[in-house]
Amino acid sequence: MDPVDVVFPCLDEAAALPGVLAALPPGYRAIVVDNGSVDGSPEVAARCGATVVHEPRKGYGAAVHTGLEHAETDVVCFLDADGSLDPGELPALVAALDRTRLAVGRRVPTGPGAWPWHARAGNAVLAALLRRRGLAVSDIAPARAVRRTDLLELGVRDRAFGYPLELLLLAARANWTVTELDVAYRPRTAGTKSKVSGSVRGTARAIRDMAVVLR
Ligand SMILES: Nc1nc2c(ncn2[C@@H]2O[C@H](COP(=O)(O)OP(=O)(O)OP(=O)(O)O)[C@@H](O)[C@H]2O)c(=O)[nH]1
Ligand SMILES: [Mg+2]
Repeated sequence: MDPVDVVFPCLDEAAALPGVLAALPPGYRAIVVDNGSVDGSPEVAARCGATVVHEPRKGYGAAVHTGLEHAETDVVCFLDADGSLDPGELPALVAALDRTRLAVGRRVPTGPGAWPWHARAGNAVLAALLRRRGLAVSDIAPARAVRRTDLLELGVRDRAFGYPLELLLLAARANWTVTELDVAYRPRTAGTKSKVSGSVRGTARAIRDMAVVLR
């Protein structure tokens, strides 16, 4: 099997990284993109064998894009580094690429607490907007597999928290086939802090960034 680079945007995920990186299947190589963590995340990632890249601009999109620029494999995956998603599910997304242009996870919460109501509600509204634009998705997921050159050509420009939504919008516009596969969504690893949608404020910021993309 060809190796697959996996981009992990990372802001203070030192507690979660060892478990996340240990769960990578053989042939899957981690690129941890650090955004000024103050908890030693880059050192932990390096100790666990990951390639560590530093991105000074804050934001999910900045981190993900820089990771993509450092990736070298034909297929690249993207996953959160907080322990909420299982790297063991990536091969199923990669396998789908023989019949689809973009494979994304559809988060299925494993229990209460995995997915706060405000994040879920915001997500559902945005997914409905995407469906109106002809893209049959039910999640704006942080788990995806795609060919590296395809994603570079798509030219996602958002560098903040609108990135996942802009990616899907551009994929729809380019008439890509997009396939959603169920992935388990667990509570983030204990001891790590939510940066995006774990708080009402974080959700509001994510929705604001996504609204910019929709304009
Ligand atoms: N590099 C980088 N990574 C970030 C930034 N903000 C969040 N992340 C990472 O992006 C991923 C998603 O962030 P989370 O805080 O888990 O967001 P969320 O999943 O919406 O919120 P939770 O439900 O609390 O997990 C995690 O791996 C974070 O470490 C950032 O500004 N820069
Ligand atoms: Mg999370």
